[in-house]
Amino acid sequence: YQVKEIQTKPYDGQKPGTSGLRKRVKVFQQQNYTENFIQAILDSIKADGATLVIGGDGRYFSPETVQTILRIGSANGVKKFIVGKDSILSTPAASNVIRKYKADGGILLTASHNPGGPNNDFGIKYNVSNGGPAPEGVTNKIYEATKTIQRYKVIEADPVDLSTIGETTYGPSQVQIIDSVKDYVELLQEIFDFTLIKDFLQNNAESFRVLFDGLHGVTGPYARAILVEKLGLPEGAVQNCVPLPDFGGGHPDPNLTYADSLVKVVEKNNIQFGAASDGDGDRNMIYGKSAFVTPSDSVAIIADWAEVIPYFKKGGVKGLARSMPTSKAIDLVAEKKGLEYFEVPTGWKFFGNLMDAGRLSICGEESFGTGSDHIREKDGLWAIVAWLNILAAANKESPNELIGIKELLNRHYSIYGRSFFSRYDYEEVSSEGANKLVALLNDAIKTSSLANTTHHSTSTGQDYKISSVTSFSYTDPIDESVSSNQGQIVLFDDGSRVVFRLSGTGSAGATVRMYVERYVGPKAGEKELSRDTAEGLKGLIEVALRITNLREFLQRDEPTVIT
Ligand code: VG1
Ligand code: CO
Repeated sequence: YQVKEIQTKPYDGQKPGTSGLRKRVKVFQQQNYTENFIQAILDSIKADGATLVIGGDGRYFSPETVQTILRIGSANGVKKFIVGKDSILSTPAASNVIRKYKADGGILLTASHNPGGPNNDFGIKYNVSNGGPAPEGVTNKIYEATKTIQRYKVIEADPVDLSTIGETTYGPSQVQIIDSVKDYVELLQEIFDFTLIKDFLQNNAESFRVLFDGLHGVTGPYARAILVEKLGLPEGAVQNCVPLPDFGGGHPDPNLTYADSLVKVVEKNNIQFGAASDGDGDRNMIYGKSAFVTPSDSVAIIADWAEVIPYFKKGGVKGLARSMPTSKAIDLVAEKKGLEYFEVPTGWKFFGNLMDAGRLSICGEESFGTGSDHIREKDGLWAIVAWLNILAAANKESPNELIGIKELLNRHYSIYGRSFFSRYDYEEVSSEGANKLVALLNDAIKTSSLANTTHHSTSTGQDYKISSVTSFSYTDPIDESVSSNQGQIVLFDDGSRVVFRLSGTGSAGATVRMYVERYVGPKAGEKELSRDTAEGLKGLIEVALRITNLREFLQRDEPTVIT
């Protein structure tokens, strides 16, 4: 083999966002664009002698990129590549493989829930040896390297056959193609009580039916292995479970808008337990007949019931956490149980340090991300099986009634109260408009102009008094690193919050997110607590839109998506 040096020039804008570099496929296909970024990653880590895991959600442009990584990685001294068969590894599976085989890191090819195909998105993300997304120190280094890159190295070798499991020599390196699913299934079997779940599902085969929708993302084979092969559910319990490079033309995002294929069948066939996952398998939605679980409630309920899950029963629950915009439902569980809890910026990388330090076990984000310290990524199927485990245990405790999603939610609200929560996304708006919105809020922070002002909602008749407007800044309790400007928070005197953030994962234009939260205590009564989310938040949303002038700045009457 021979190492060749190829001359190149830097590209602008190769800055990794919330979760890696995400751009249109066409951008990655520009000459040397992908090669530059991969070389920049390798220049920022200790590539010589390293073991790297490679895999992704199988989207369009993945197989080519795996070969590019092999050629450049090998030339940079990578000793061993562990690659998911057919370039497939869900994000949680990749995190597990990095940890299990003690790799030095991994390169994940995914743009998560963004559509795939030649005219849509691709992404490259670097994960470190704990299995989690690279911290900002590393991503900044990668970005700096992209700005000065002059050459990249390649070896000349034939492409590796990615479809055959086994180990081969590749130039100076070894390439091991592994089964994408096996290690992950073993991991979940160690965590959950599969026997309990299986018994429950079999004893209630008619009254408690399950439907999982893979949305043609990467989780299909994982879900079939777990739900059908291990838990004994019928074939009909999974749908859209063949991963496709363009996700069948859909938008593989598990929410009420994009997971419409699930919602429709759940409603039509009266299915008690529906669930879906995103393109790369780290997100989840739990949705049963007329019972939607907000991700903020989901993580709170998992935390509340943790002791029925063998993994937590054995290891205990060390601490809880959520991302800043996520509702405070989990805080209430932590307080009641006397557990330490944390509020971190958006993006899973911030949870990793706390987990590595043994201070965090269960955490979540409002963006349909839930997980624990079993790996260092959020984990869609983990959350889904956690719910099945909890429901199976709850039904064992109360054998005379069937406890479904709705019953579990109502029980939770009657103890802890309910945080009504919704997120409005304004996708691909003009950067100029988004900047004006940010500037208005920054000005309100600087001058305190909004503090102590009261705003009337004409639709509900309620008055909302603002107590403060602040910008969220986080100091990592473990390494003391500071991340500032992580979103602006408008806090009201009844504890309600409206948070504004710019997305760090979009591939074109700017995306503004508005998060709205209003808490109602357990004594408010069943009628108040079981209200429709949109109705419970109506007045607050009206006020938030008005005081920020959002519609005018963004030139949008309605958000692109409401979750
Ligand atoms: C979004 C979500 C965030 C999540 C991130 C990655 O980021 O809001 O909570 O961690 O996507 O999710 P942003 O910056 O666009 O708001 V995924 O499933 O890409 O890995
Ligand atoms: Co994802």
